[in-house]
Amino acid sequence: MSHAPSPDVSAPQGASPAARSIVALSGGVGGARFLRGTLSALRAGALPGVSPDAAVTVVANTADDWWIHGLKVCPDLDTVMYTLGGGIDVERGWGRSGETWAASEELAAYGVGPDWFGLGDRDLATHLVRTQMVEAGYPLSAVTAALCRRWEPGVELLPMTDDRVETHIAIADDEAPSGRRTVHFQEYWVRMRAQVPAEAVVVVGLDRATPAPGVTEAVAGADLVLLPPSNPVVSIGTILGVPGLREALQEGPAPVVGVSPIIGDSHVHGMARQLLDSLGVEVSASAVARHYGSRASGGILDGWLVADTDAHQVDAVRDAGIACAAVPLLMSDEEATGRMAAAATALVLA
Ligand code: FO1
Repeated sequence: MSHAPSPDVSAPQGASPAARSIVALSGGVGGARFLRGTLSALRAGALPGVSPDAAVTVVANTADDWWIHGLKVCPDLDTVMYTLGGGIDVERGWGRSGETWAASEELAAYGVGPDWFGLGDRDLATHLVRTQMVEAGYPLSAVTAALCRRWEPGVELLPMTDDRVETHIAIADDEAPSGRRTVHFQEYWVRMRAQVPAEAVVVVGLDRATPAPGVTEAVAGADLVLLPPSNPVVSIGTILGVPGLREALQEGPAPVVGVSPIIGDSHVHGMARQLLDSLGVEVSASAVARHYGSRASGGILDGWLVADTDAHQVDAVRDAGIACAAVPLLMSDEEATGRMAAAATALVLA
């Protein structure tokens, strides 16, 4: 006996059913800040086409990870976990609130560096727990789930891969026979403040990495995929570089909408300009959209938000086969960020 399909009670008759599962790719500070505003707007029912009880999975970049003092530090996973779990130092955008630096001061007193990477006492506990679990054989995804049992970020937080992947930056060095040397991304960013040109970005281990458990399944089951204004080279770029992930997005059912990390001719914070330069990609909102590519042209984008001050670039993005709108993109507070997220979902869902 055939059963008439039950009416979709969640969406008003005639409207397309509201999105109930969202996947967001994320780097560190910018991505986490965007997610915080997105989640508060989502729960307030302020995201067009998105159900207020939608489930959110965050796939975080792990190529910034590095081993220091024998501890595994995962900056992007921790920044998302602390930001959404309420433990972040809002001013800095990374690390723990109410932080103290006694252990760092003691290390400096022993002359044990690097003295330029701030490891707070509270943050150290996270790295100690993670390192113990990793050295006991737990995969990074299981470690992250365990840490999130304390922080309850309100999303499922997944590393992009459980495999070890590290971003290294090649810089000029006229003492080196090759004229170049590589530094770990953290040194390039934290110690050098990206003040020297990046001659190449080398993501060690990326080509052999596999998506972490749950990542491709989340993409396959998603109703919407969000690309926050994270770094298109060393955050979103590295996540898309995990073999199988780009294909999962291209073949997946969910529209993919992103937010430009570039306003005018530079990033809002971080070092996207230097890294786009190293790839020879023009530093503009429309060039980054073309860099990700439209789904129709074998890329991943269905929609792209540019800043209101870049409204003159909307046509160029649309000509590339990507829906586009120009809206204010400064994440000055949670409400402003929530409005950005609403503009993004309206672009591809409404
Ligand atoms: N960023 C800094 O600018 N200075 C630091 O001393 C620093 C320490 C740090 C420690 C733990 C952690 O999880 C992140 C930390 N960050 C620091 C941020 C980090 O370098 C960047 O947020 C990401 O790697 C890029 O998204």
